[in-house]
Amino acid sequence: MTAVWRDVAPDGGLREPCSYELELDPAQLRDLYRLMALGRRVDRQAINLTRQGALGVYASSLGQEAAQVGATVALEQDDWLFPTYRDTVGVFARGVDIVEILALFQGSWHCGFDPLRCRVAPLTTPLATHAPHATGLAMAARLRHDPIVALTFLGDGAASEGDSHEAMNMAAVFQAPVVFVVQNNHYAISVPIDLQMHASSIALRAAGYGMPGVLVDGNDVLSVYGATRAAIDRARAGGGPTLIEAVTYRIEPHTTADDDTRYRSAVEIDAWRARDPLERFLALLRESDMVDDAFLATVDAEGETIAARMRDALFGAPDGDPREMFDHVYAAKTSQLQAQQTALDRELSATEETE
Ligand SMILES: Cc1ncc(C[n+]2csc(CCOP(=O)(O)OP(=O)(O)O)c2C)c(N)n1
Ligand SMILES: [Mg+2]
Repeated sequence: MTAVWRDVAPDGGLREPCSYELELDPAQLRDLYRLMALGRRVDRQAINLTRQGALGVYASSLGQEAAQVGATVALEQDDWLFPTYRDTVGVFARGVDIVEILALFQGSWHCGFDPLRCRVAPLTTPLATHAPHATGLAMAARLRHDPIVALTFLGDGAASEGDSHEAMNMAAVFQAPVVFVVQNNHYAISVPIDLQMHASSIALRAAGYGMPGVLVDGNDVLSVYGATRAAIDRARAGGGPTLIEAVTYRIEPHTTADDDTRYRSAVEIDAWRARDPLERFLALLRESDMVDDAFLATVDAEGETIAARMRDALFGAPDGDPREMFDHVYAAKTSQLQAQQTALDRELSATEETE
């Protein structure tokens, strides 16, 4: 099986595409498919549960499964993942319990899972604030001679934030073992990529930081896996950070609260549906006789079991107390927070009285 990507030359141009043979056995290839297919099922279930009121909002990974799964499975057990709100499927593929991941979308102040145990930082909603955290963790690992690597996902929009620049520059200066995977899904909510950057590729920025840069088809799981694996191996061997741009597309609206008909056409979405990463990988596995109907039925059944567990757990979850949201912002509450909490208390008591 082959991975294909384009490297950024040190002087800033893109090299011709290169092919790399992957050392993945049939069981590993099937597992890649399984994780993508299960990821798609849990993603659909999360959308359904949001419509039914069990989640407050949800940011879908549909169409981005190859980018998220391909990158995540390239990590070793002790490595760290720094995800965004978009990366539910990536975090799921890392092995974190899906119900725990969804705490963010239930509106909990708690991230839902134990970051230290899972080696996954909380899914962050403030854009790119987790990128300097990934660089910092990687710098610390280097100082301690701890052979771990940090991988951080960023969106194309997040890559335009100052925090991304600071994280990448620091990582290059200190040769920190961190891999930046930018999922260029063409939109930052309603803002298309050409309205937020003038260059032809995000990967090209790597030359400016003095780190390797890679442009990869983000809908090709093998290429994403191969490019990420190479970057992780280099980082672990002391070769410093890499910037990977995985070009993909967000098929669903930005979140369940977004109306994407206001800023993009059905024709555009359909063109990307035709490049569906899951169907494409399945076609490749079928061609090489690596999967059969029995295997696909097992994956479907596993997906249904997980989806049922999500439904039971989320509908069975106790309602959160909205008063708690003020409790964990600062060690000592500011006067503004105190005033807001008092106002909310008054409002809630009034509602309770009328019920
Ligand atoms: C610092 C910051 N500014 C603005 C926002 C509001 N916001 C939420 S998502 C988003 C778009 C992000 O786009 P991108 O990074 O491409 O990620 P995608 O949603 O496409 O995965 C914006 C502007 C935010 N969450 N954080
Ligand atoms: Mg985006």
